[in-house]
Amino acid sequence: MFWLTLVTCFLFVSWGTAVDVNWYKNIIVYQIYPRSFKDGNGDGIGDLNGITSKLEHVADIGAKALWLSPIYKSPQVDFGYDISNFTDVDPNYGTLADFDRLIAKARRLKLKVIMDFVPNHSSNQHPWFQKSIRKVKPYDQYYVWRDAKIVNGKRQPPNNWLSNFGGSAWQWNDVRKQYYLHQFATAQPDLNYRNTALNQEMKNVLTFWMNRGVDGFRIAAINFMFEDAKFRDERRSNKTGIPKDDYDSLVHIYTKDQNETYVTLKSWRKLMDEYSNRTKSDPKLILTEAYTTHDLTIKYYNAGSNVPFNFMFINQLNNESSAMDFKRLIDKWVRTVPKGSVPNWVVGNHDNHRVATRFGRGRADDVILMSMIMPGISVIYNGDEIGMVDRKFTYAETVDPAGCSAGRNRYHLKSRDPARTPYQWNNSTSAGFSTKAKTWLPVHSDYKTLNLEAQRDIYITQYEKFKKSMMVKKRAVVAHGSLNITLCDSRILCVMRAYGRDRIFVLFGFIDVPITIDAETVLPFPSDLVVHTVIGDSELRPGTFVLSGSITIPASGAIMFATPNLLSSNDENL
Ligand SMILES: *[C@@H]1O[C@H](CO)[C@@H](O)[C@H](O)[C@H]1NC(C)=O
Ligand SMILES: *[C@@H]1O[C@H](CO)[C@@H](O)[C@H](O)[C@H]1NC(C)=O
Ligand SMILES: *[C@@H]1O[C@H](CO)[C@@H](O)[C@H](O)[C@H]1NC(C)=O
Ligand SMILES: *[C@@H]1O[C@H](CO)[C@@H](O)[C@H](O)[C@H]1NC(C)=O
Ligand SMILES: *[C@@H]1O[C@H](CO)[C@@H](O)[C@H](O)[C@H]1NC(C)=O
Ligand SMILES: *[C@@H]1O[C@H](CO)[C@@H](O)[C@H](O)[C@H]1NC(C)=O
Ligand SMILES: *[C@@H]1O[C@H](CO)[C@@H](O)[C@H](O)[C@H]1NC(C)=O
Ligand SMILES: *[C@@H]1O[C@H](CO)[C@@H](O)[C@H](O)[C@H]1NC(C)=O
Ligand SMILES: CC(=O)N[C@H]1CO[C@H](CO)[C@@H](O)[C@@H]1O
Repeated sequence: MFWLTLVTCFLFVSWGTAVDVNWYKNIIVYQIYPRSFKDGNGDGIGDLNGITSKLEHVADIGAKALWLSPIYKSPQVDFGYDISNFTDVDPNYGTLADFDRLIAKARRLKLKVIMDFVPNHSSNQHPWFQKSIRKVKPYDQYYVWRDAKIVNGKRQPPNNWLSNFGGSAWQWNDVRKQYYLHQFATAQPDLNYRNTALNQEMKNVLTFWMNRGVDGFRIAAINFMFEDAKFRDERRSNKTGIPKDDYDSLVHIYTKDQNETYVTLKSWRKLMDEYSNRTKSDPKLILTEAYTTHDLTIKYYNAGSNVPFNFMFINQLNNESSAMDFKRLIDKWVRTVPKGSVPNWVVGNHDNHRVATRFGRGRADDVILMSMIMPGISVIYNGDEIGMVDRKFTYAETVDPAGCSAGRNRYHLKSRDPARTPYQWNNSTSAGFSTKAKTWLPVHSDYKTLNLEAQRDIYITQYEKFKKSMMVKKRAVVAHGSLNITLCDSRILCVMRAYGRDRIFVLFGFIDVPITIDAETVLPFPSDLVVHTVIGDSELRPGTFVLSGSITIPASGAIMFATPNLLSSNDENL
């Protein structure tokens, strides 16, 4: 009895104080798009209480952290990316007390919570902007204001910069008699990071959320934070077939990727490190979003980002890429990550077509599997685990400002609505997302068959395969093992991970018909590997040895072999 007490006591003490500095190095981060995850109050819009009620699902998919897209107070012109109060929750999503309950439940489930942080602008409804218009100090300098250029007696914007949503990036304000900069919607004036008071203000925002228990931040479009201090015109790109005022018609050398961005990020890293040191808590995670070059992305590691998003699966690879394309890009990423940092693999997000739409269903599962067996962090967008696909929208149904402002003929190229439809929980009203039949975006019509409930406990479903590959992600062989990527032939990518006696060996087929190969020529011998997971139609059953003879890789599919100790307990039921 005495000893038992002692042991319990010791465990308690070490739990309370141990800081895990490596907690994020080999995990799944699960992105939740709050408007579309789960509606807790029946108004057709997802909310915090809805998310809290479904946190068990986040734990079930094996994620260590959930990242919430913005829940800040916002007029919702850009669905939460236009913030009118950085330290409050939007009534659509609930209250700060609801947020606290979400954090408390996440703690119980040992989940970390990451907030979106949207630094490039505020809403024009924000009190700071309202005061800035009236030149109230210190707010007068919180935004980027410039005088008009007068050409032939007519008022013109200060330079040729364009908004991401099309048209000039400058908007005239008749009260202040100046233009303000908005790299996104007119209702989203850019914040001025060259102003010290504004800088401190944003640090206070980070501290506010850390005090509420947040474990890190995903910093949105960080490379838009600064613009050229001299406000020089950008030159025209040579792309053809693009309207003159479309964002893509300029080369963005003065409005993106400015050096000061990295300096500001470093100051945030320092703030967060001081915070976790002082409170003896696990280090805070910083994830940064920048659609930019490889080198400028890698540079964010040195400025303090743990996860400079690697978008290769989104913007460099697609369903027509070859095995060699995958090998080249993956090798390059792994090779260029600085020592002590880890790679990351973004499978999908709320700004792009769903992975199952970009790659087709089979190959999407290959991509998810790849993200799991690679070292580092796998970033999964809600719904990818069950294979949700884009829904087609008419122009009239479109609500995303990026789509609406592109107009009737081009909205489908820009709108992000197709990837943002409600999560498909089951086959009842609104896919179990809401009790209301009319939801803020329509539910995809395939929900009757494609939903989480229908995929539970049937081992051939996307979800069960996802869970099996997730279990491998948690193993030491994936966290610490060596990595060897080869082309077994021009159509087959072979990935080997090895750690001690543990082995994972995956054959990915890059052709839309089955490929039959001789086991002895591809499997590493002597082999003690068994079939672990199969993507695509196959006779192969998990747990079987394949030592010789032929192996057939399903069309656009994959076979993962592993040492038998890596089979999850689930396999015993098969
Ligand atoms: C933001 O909201 C909080 C909580 O409701 C409030 O205390 C604070 O004054 C607001 N901040 C601004 C700048 O309006
Ligand atoms: C467009 O510019 C790029 C480099 O900026 C160049 O490689 C390419 O050849 C140009 N294309 C055309 C059609 O001029
Ligand atoms: C930005 O920094 C890089 C090196 O870090 C330097 O080569 C470049 O000239 C700098 N650019 C500007 C505009 O200062
Ligand atoms: C936090 O603590 C670590 C380990 O003690 C130390 O290396 C680091 O310099 C500290 N960082 C800050 C910003 O205080
Ligand atoms: C790839 O996807 C595109 C667009 O979805 C489709 O048109 C094309 O046929 C697909 N190609 C292959 C090889 O699956
Ligand atoms: C469908 O899912 C919702 C949310 O999880 C739940 O409230 C509802 O009871 C489910 N319906 C059925 C028929 O299982
Ligand atoms: C709805 O889902 C349940 C559980 O997955 C299933 O038993 C039932 O047959 C489904 N109903 C319809 C109409 O598809
Ligand atoms: C990677 O695997 C290939 C094929 O099995 C082998 O020839 C090569 O030596 C391996 N490379 C390393 C670094 O282990
Ligand atoms: C850095 C930043 O806040 N970027 C955001 C700028 O605005 C657009 C549109 O609202 C968002 O999509 C970016 O994430």
